[in-house]
Amino acid sequence: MTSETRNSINDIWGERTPHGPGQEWPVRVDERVSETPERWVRGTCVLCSNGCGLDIGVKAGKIVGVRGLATDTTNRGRLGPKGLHGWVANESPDRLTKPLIRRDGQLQEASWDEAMDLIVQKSKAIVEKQTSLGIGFYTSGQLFLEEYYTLGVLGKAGLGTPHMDGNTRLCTATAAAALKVSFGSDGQPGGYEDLDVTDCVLHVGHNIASQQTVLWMRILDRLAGPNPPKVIVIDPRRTFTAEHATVHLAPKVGTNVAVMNGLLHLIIQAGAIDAAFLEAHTTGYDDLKKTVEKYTPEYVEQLSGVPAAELLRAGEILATTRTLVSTILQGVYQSMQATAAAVQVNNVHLIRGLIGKPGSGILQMNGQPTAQNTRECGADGDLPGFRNWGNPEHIKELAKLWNVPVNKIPHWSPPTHAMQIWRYAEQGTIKLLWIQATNPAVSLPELSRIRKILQKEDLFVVVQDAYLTETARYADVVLPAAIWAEKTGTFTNVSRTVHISCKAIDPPGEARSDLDIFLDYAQRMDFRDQDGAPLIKWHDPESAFEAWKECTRGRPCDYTGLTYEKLLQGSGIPWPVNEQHPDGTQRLYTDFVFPTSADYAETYGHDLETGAAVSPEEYKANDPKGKAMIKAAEHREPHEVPDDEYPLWLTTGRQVYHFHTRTKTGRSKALHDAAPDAFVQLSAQDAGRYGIEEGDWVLVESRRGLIIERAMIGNVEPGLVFIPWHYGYWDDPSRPRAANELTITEWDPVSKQPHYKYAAVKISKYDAKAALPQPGLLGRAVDAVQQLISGEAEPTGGSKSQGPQPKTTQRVDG
Ligand SMILES: Nc1nc2c(c(=O)[nH]1)N[C@H]1C(S)=C(S)[C@@H](COP(=O)(O)OP(=O)(O)OC[C@H]3O[C@@H](n4cnc5c(=O)[nH]c(N)nc54)[C@H](O)[C@@H]3O)O[C@H]1N2
Ligand SMILES: Nc1nc2c(c(=O)[nH]1)N[C@H]1C(S)=C(S)[C@@H](COP(=O)(O)OP(=O)(O)OC[C@H]3O[C@@H](n4cnc5c(=O)[nH]c(N)nc54)[C@H](O)[C@@H]3O)O[C@H]1N2
Ligand code: SF4
Ligand SMILES: [Mo]
Repeated sequence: MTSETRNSINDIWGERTPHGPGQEWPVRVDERVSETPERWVRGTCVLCSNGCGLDIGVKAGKIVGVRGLATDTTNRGRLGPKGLHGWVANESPDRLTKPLIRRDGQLQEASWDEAMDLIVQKSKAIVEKQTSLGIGFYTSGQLFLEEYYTLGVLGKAGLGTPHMDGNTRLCTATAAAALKVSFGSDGQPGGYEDLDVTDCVLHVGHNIASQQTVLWMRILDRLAGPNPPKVIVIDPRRTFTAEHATVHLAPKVGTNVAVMNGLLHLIIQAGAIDAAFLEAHTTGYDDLKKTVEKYTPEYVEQLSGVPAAELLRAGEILATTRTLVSTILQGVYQSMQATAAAVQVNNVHLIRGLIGKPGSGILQMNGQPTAQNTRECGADGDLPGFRNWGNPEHIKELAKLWNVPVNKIPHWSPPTHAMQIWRYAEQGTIKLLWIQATNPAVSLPELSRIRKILQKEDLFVVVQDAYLTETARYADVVLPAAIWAEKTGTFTNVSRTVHISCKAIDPPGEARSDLDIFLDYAQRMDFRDQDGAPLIKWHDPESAFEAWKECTRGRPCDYTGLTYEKLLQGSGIPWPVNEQHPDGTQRLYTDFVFPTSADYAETYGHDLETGAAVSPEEYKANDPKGKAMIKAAEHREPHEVPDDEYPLWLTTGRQVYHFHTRTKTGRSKALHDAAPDAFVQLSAQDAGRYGIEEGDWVLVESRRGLIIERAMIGNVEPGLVFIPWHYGYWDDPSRPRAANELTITEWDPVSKQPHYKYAAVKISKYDAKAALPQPGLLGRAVDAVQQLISGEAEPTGGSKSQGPQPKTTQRVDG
């Protein structure tokens, strides 16, 4: 007897609860249960970066539903389609319940002792022979803070390997980089509350309506209330978000810097700069002014295809609005000149002085629920507590805290970024790659290459996941993980708000929490501090949290005033939380002092175009001492552009009903049925040109691979095709369909985030009986795909009638 307060599949955002500027966002509690719960346990949704508070309904040791937390400032009771439906994946019968070890080529069940001893034996042998540089960790944006911190410490102070990063490199490395470039440190200047009062919202490369549905409800409610904000959307597709725009700019992919420079130029030309603010609180304005001078609306139109008149309309709004909230996401971070473009959005706020004030803030967005914590805790290419690897004093602080010699902590060069970790694995210098909570065999670019790396004889692959993913199928050891609702931990959303999510049920079989796995590894490796005591001095989530608090003392992400008890009191709390701010901090930089001083900053910065690091001496010579830094950039053309052979642009992205590689959402029948398969979205003009009709099979080829998808026509610029990248092979190996077969191995020079948002492709109508032109591109993992290539099978994936039909509830961007 399923009962739900609303049907979030048909009505994604639910009923409006309008609110005017300054009024508190009204409560609306969304709930969906399959049975009446016996008890409710405090949780937080992990299916995007919004961090919606909820209660988990439990009956007879099983999850039977969720309801939004009315008192949580993040969502005031609301939940979106993934939040209301995703939990059923916990109960899926195909969860991993025992460790697996590859024996005679097959993954076979093993005991925890066998699996962990094997990993420890391999680790020790590698350290012995080639030092800890032979070991790499590729983690996630989906573990908990306590887990990342433990991983960070065991990797950095136990093993001492610089090769630690996560899928956050694919996700929000650019958010961190852009915040560091402009403000000296990671940490979003604004908060969600700014949306409640703002006069204008700017979404750049961010389809917020689909990707943070509850945050979009907050904006929709403002749009339905008195004095609604203006909305500017910059996205090449007419997305759900763009449908509500006051002005929608649809640039060619990869031209964000040109468009942003054009907008900066218009603001300056209108005389709308805040000269007093610029003088008192920033450096670098003159250079920006000079750089953007030539980006006239006509020039920007040439570069980006955005009509001059449209750019003028957007420029006028940005020059006159009294307050502004900007959100930036993958259309910037995964596109050409990612950091340079994201920084230009910061510059709009800086030149207008629209920062650190109610209604004005920047949300360099996160995507994954816990990506902020991977960055904070140093489980990626950062040091814990936003410390600067180039600053010897910062390394000393960590060495003292962990009681290890300074030189144990790798800091002789920047931490290795994920794309480089994979390169080292490919070259053979990394011998053990430990992958947690991420599915690179579907999510990394150029999948044929990734499959080859994972299959290398001299690479020992450990995969820690809840399901036998496409990646786990290549592992030498698979560790079954407990997931959300089966373990306790904390994490931080885009608004810097820390939430707790509690254990509500036991994990299936022998599955263990990632924290317990890391603690077990540290113990078996016998990592010690310099006095011979165990390096890791905590034993459960709460004691790990307490240890982490000490690591943040005095840093921008100060957690010292938080406790589990405080987090259980009804709402998440935004950091910094300390003696000075016991109830947290809604908005950073209200005093216009930025964390840029040389002794405090998280980085000495980079050249925006080349990525070259600024030396400590150079930085200190021009110490910004608390001023924000304005950095300019010229437009550069993307690295791969359409040509005669591959005449179309490809861009990839998401749909509202699925999360990533669908390991959770694909196991919810309701979400699966709402978006059952991949498709290729193309304009009516291109469809006509290639003789393709709605629902036809289309062969899409790039220089790196090929896939076959059903055609979906409309809502995209001519010359561009869009493919959702959610669909891999675990539930349908019948045809090559993962978008990342096509994408390129290129990354941003500053943030090192890969460029998923553009590639050159060709398309043709696909006759299921025809032989494929480039056999052998797909890996062994997908036997059935091989059969398809050899002509033994036909692609399935739904008949034409149940294929990707444009319904009101599932549209191409949905
Ligand atoms: N439903 C759902 N929600 C999610 C997720 C999910 O998988 N499903 N994942 C979460 C995660 S981890 C992330 S990172 C976020 C991602 O959230 P978004 O960034 O909003 O999602 P995407 O669809 O990847 O990309 C956003 C838009 O960028 C546009 N775009 C492509 N190229 C360009 C360009 O060159 N310039 C500009 N201006 N725009 C461009 C695309 O048309 C697309 O609409 O979503 C989070 N929320
Ligand atoms: N073409 C293209 N590719 C992209 C993108 C794009 O826009 N276009 N976006 C990129 C972005 S922004 C992102 S974030 C990545 C995401 O890419 P992935 O990280 O590969 O995607 P997920 O499917 O979320 O994989 C997470 C895995 O963690 C497992 N898991 C969940 N919870 C836990 C847990 O608590 N413990 C453990 N051990 N495992 C757990 C899940 O079962 C799942 O297998 O993809 C990137 N790839
Ligand atoms: S907006 Fe994000 S965090 Fe909130 S319910 Fe939806 S998926 Fe979960
Ligand atoms: Mo992401």
